[in-house]
Amino acid sequence: MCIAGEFIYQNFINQRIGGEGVPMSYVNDIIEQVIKRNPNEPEFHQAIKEVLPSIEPFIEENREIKNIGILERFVEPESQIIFRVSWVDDNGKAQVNRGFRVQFNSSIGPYKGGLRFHPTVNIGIMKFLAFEQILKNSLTGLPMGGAKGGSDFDPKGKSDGEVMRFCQSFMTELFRHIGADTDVPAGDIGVGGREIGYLFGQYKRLKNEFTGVLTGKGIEWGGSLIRPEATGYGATYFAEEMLSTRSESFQGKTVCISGSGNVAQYATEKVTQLGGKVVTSSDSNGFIYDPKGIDDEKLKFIMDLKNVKRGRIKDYAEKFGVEYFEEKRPWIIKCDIAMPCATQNEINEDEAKMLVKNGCMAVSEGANMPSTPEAVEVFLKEKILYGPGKAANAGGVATSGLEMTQNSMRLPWSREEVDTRLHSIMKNIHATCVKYGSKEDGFINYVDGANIGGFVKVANAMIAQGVV
Ligand code: NDP
Ligand code: 2IT
Repeated sequence: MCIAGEFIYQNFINQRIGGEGVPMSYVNDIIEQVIKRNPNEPEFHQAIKEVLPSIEPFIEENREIKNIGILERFVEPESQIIFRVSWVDDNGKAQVNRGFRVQFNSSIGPYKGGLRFHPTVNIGIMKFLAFEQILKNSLTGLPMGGAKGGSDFDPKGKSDGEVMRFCQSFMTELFRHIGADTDVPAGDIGVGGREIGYLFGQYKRLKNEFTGVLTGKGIEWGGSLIRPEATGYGATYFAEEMLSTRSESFQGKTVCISGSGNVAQYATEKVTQLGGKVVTSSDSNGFIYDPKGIDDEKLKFIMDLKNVKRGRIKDYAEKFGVEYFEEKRPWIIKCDIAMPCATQNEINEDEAKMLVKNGCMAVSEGANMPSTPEAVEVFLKEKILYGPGKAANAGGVATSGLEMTQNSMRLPWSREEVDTRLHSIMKNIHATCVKYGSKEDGFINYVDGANIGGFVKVANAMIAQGVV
């Protein structure tokens, strides 16, 4: 039953390079089982359907992998926790939300992944995000398993006191399932520095322990410099690497960015530093188009608007006298590079075609699964540079990994040290994608590259650890 990892890897690569057709049946069976066993979870099905065909040759080539059920186990979370979160609002009324933690795969390290607070959160969304996280974390080269959690709680319009009481109630159940060596949550949509603070405070109170149980902590109490910037910076570094394969750079390029939260803000900052011009910013109500570019001053306004006042992006249009497109997404604006940094399925087929038609040469995904399968098909068919989220946005969790390292050492690193490590991790992830995703004609399929590059290590660890 024990198969040497290198042997499997070599066969696998031979097959990829040979490019021979392989029977689809086993993978199709697994996809069908996933759909049957997890009904009404379209985002989870979408993620599975995107990943499994990429890794199929690895599976087909190695019968024993089938015998030990690698794929069956790979698509089934190790544990799914769903719990009630009761809290009292400012009017003294009891409110009830649902809390989740999906601990998907721990073969290469403790579970790791963010928490999302958004009204659309459900178990299917949690599973898709946790599944993607397994491969993303593997790509970082750091020892982290895959997980995701969150709640259908909507922080919009809530007071700080309400957010605090919600977080305390959420952690009062979650604390028994996590730990610095078990499962280390962090932020995602709707969970930033404020929420991590309240969650950490409650964990510490319940456990009487000050440990690195969460990442994204404040800098005075165990956080890492550059963690807030890391996802946006990382997605920009990844785009820079992709551009360099075609002797291009950000210098003088027009860039469309969606979202105006954590990832979008720091992607805007880094793109501008590298000589690009970011012309859009958005939220769930619409987007602004600033043809002169969102410079550092204007970005400061967005940061204050979103992080402090918690207002709407429409205010930017009023403040700077630019156009606002209600209920629209930025992809109708002509650009050289697109960076979706808001949410899943925010670029559809028509929008992908529009981007390509307008001359877009690269898409680097700051968000998780922001392009629909049809949109991805357009990007691959047109052979533009397309960096899927699990590779392009891995800088966030990678820097969370660096925060864990600093917590274990009880020694903080400087800004430069963390940024240098982040930059080098993003370059390594790009190199991994090139290694596993290069085709005979020289085209780099980053979807295959990221899926295969992430999977090989996890599969080898699962083989080594037996059927558990
Ligand atoms: P934030 O909560 O800071 O910002 C989210 C932004 O996206 C807001 O502008 C929000 O608008 C917009 N948005 C959210 N949901 C929707 C929606 N359904 N339709 C349109 N716009 C929407 O989250 P982050 O910046 O942290 O996360 C953005 C993306 O990046 C997510 O996909 C996340 O999973 C991914 N990601 C985040 C990482 C991190 O470290 N934070 C790491 C890797 C990936 P509004 O204010 O109106 O809700
Ligand atoms: O999707 C993601 O990678 C994140 N939200 C960050 C996870 C983390 O543990 O830092």
